[in-house]
Amino acid sequence: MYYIAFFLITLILLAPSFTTYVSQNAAVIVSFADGKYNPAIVVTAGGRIVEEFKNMGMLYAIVSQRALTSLEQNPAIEFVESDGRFEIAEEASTSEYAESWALKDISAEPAHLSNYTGRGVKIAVLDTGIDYNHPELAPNYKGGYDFINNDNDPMDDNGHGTHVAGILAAARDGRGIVGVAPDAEIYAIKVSDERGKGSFSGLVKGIGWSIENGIDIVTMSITGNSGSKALAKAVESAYNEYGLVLVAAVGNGNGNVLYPAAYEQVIGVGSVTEDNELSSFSMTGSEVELVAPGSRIKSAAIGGGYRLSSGTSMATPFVTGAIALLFGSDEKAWGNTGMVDGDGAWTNDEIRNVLRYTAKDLGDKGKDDLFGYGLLNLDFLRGQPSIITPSVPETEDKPIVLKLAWFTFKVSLQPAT
Ligand SMILES: [Ca+2]
Ligand SMILES: [Ca+2]
Ligand SMILES: [Ca+2]
Repeated sequence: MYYIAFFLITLILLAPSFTTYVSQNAAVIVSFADGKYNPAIVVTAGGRIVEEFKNMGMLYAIVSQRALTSLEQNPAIEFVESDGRFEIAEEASTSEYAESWALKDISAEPAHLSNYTGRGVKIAVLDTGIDYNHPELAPNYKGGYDFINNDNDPMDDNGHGTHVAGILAAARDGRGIVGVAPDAEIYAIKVSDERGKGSFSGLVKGIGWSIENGIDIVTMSITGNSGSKALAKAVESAYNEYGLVLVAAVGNGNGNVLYPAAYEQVIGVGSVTEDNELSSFSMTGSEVELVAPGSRIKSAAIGGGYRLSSGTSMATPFVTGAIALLFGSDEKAWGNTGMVDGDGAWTNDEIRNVLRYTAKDLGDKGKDDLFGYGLLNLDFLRGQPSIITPSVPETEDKPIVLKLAWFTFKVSLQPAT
């Protein structure tokens, strides 16, 4: 009885203030500029601090619209972000994000605002080369090799590799477009000629180069109708012995997934349209692991401009970029969810587990031959989740709900099959 009474009193006390906050105030995360952490600024502006995240230079507060405006104009404050809905961040976003339906589709911007940008992650783009003079690509281009002409200059003479690289890592510089991993280090490995043709041996050499040069992720928007013993051995070695992450396009046309995507060590990527329907050209089969935007994607063109392209080639670098962001996140945050071992270091298997579990299911329930585990979804990289409280599934087929320690967002999981 006492408890019920207490509960009612609490409700009565809380209700009026709750209403007030909803109508006039906003719950926000305030992030201070480097070394400028100062909660007094928020208090002076009239905000009420709910919780401090001092070690990350941020705090959580309830503020009025007027306080919000004043905070946003304060140079000591890096950003103010509304909790959960991110309306403020979206309004504040540059045209770089507005240029891409695809970045919105996979929730890339909140991840970038939370400082997941792929910094320090090395990615080899096995393709037609990269126009490393393109202003979007020059800042992140770190070198490479040309296995078509056998020299150190992997300049793109086709345009395909440049477009792929732009989706992956175009500079977040307030102009043009922005890549999924705008601070990743990209290496151009030219394995396709000016007509886009290449050989298995070139792909094998490119994978070998990646192993020798400490590459973290190999991305291949390249397909062949059949496998090859040498290629199979190369992907097996890169994945199992050296721990690289391998990503490839499943192919365009009618029919089954092509190689190298069809190898189990390779993450096969299919394509969806702006309506999250399977792109007409996206090939199908059990080897489709994930889908990502691939229809009418704007990215870099050789010579410095931009163009629209479609294909599973375009979908692939979205997944590759997402992997680079994931590398920069805390592996320990996934606790003992069974997806990682919690040793603080990401392995290729752990990366795959997390992407599979966090994908947005499309089409038939669960994994299917059209969409694989579903649409790449970076929603879980909003904020800086420190600890994911594991909920041990009661049964294998019951969705697990992960709760993050900080934000109240939830990640619904589909069990791996
Ligand atoms: Ca840009
Ligand atoms: Ca680990
Ligand atoms: Ca499905």
